[in-house]
Amino acid sequence: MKKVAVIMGSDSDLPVVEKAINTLSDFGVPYEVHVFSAHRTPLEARDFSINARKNGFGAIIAAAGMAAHLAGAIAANTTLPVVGIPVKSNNLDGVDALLSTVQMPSGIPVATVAINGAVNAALLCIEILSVSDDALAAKLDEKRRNDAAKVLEKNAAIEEKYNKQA
Ligand code: RP5
Repeated sequence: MKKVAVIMGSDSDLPVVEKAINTLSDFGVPYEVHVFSAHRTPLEARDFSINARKNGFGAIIAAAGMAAHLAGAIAANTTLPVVGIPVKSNNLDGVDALLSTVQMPSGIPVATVAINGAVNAALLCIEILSVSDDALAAKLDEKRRNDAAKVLEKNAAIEEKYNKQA
């Protein structure tokens, strides 16, 4: 199976990024985790991206806060799918990172998830890998069924509590 690269701009992003790592782990998807910054370590970020396909990666998650150009900088150097996680920081509630990540000019796509949307970033990468992996697709189906069952259970409890007056 291809690996997923999980890259964050700073180790201060780890509390958010950990949710993506845990999700990949739950699905048994192989991954590597790195701290590469588009502005502090641009050469390392570039080298990793240029070599990612030949090093066995199938998708890349890039998480960054503030002027979050990491995902775009990585996408500039690979044609692998790049999923950007805008990380919330103190001053602008993550809207700065959201806009920096989502507003990529035409030709260099970054699939951007919600602010701090690390679980969805991992799920999107798993869905990408599942296109050529039936076992992974089956695990995704199973998770959807389990998630739906939990919601139906909560719905039953709410209906039981509030819909008895008639
Ligand atoms: C970005 O700047 C990082 O992704 C992080 O979200 C933010 C702040 O980094 P630190 O100053 O905490 O290292 O590059």
